[in-house]
Amino acid sequence: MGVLNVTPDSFSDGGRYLDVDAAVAHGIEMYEAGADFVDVGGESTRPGAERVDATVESQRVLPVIRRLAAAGVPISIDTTRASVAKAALDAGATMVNDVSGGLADPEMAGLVAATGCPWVLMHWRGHSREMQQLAEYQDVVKEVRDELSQRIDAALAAGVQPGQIIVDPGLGFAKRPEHNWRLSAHLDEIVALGYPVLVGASRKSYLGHLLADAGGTPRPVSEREAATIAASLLAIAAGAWGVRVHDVLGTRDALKVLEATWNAR
Ligand code: PMM
Repeated sequence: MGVLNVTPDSFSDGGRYLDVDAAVAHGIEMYEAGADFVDVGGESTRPGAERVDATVESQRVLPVIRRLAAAGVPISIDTTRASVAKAALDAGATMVNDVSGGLADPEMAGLVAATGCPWVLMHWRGHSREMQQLAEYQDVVKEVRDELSQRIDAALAAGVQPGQIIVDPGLGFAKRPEHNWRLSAHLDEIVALGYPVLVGASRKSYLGHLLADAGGTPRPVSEREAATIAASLLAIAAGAWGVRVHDVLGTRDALKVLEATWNAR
């Protein structure tokens, strides 16, 4: 899944794709590089980010989705709002990527049940403004798995079919670096939930901290690609169904190495 943030303030690509032509060109480029989905988002989920209203969010994403859909690009809509998801699906998106796992908007489950589209339920504890205070765990793997299970149960109770559900441990969302590493190390326990697992490690700050220089300054976002590819490859090797990344071509190359190795077993 290739990341396309149509926002001024996302931590990695913020401001680069606010222009519709630039966003569409980048979406097509990621599709041609091998993305199975281009994930279009209009609200930054960067820690500390303030919310934008639904009208602004829709105005950012809809023109891009319409043009990408017309070009035959499979699209997921990265939103926590049912109204934005509905408009995006009407405009040609075919999957909902909800970083709140249905918690932010009580209407989302009903919309997904009615449309029958795939729905990514990500582990989430609160909006970006407050999420770093919510990063408290006794056993992060167990708590993330249990909280995802509750989201799955709520989705099924609302009439969503099991085959529509994809889960995501939500790296970086109400998680400190040690929590992200434990989740990465025990991804098999999330896979054991029995649903396809999506993992988004791409360029996140825990990788920047890992690669900090001798003075402790984190590695800049633009120089975290090799670490991202390693994290994505490890996730797939641990049983993930998909990875959400900024550099589709590099990730595809790495996955081809994995595939060729597996095929030669
Ligand atoms: N991360 C971000 C945004 N959306 N969606 C899913 N399913 N999983 C993620 O890990 C995820 C996401 C934040 O990263 P960005 O600002 O680079 O988009």
